[in-house]
Amino acid sequence: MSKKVLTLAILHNTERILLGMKKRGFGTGRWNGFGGKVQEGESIEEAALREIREEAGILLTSLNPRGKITFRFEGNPEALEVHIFSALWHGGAIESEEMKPQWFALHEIPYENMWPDDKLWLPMLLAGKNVVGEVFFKNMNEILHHTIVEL
Ligand code: 6OG
Repeated sequence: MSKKVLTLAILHNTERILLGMKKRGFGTGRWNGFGGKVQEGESIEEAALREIREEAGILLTSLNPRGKITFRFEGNPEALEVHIFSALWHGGAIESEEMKPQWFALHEIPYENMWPDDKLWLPMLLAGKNVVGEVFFKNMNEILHHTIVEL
């Protein structure tokens, strides 16, 4: 079974979280953290930093590694291994061709317009826990089963 390695970074502070509305590609129309595919020759953290710069115009120099979630879709042999990072952020963000950034209060996270797995692990992450797990999707909107635990 093949796999694709991706990054996903959650920028937040004690009051708010910065999400991006995905304007094109995988997950279009959903709010998400910033991230994408790891390219040849870069480390996973380098890829995460590059994606934050490209998608939100934010220049960071380091990130907190927060775990890993592997996504599978029924009928698709390629797993998505998504490495989760976080960083404390208070500043602005710049809209890119891929993402329209927006701040949300931590008690107003728009889970209904996010990937359905997010409500399973994002509260844990924001509570300071690292996460590891697997999510098996039937389709883009429906999860068949999952295991997500504190790392
Ligand atoms: P590009 O392929 O557009 O990056 N991603 C997911 N994020 C969540 N919350 N749930 C999922 O469940 C996801 N699958 C992929 C990883 C895709 C971006 O979307 C994330 C990347 O940050 C299936 O370059």
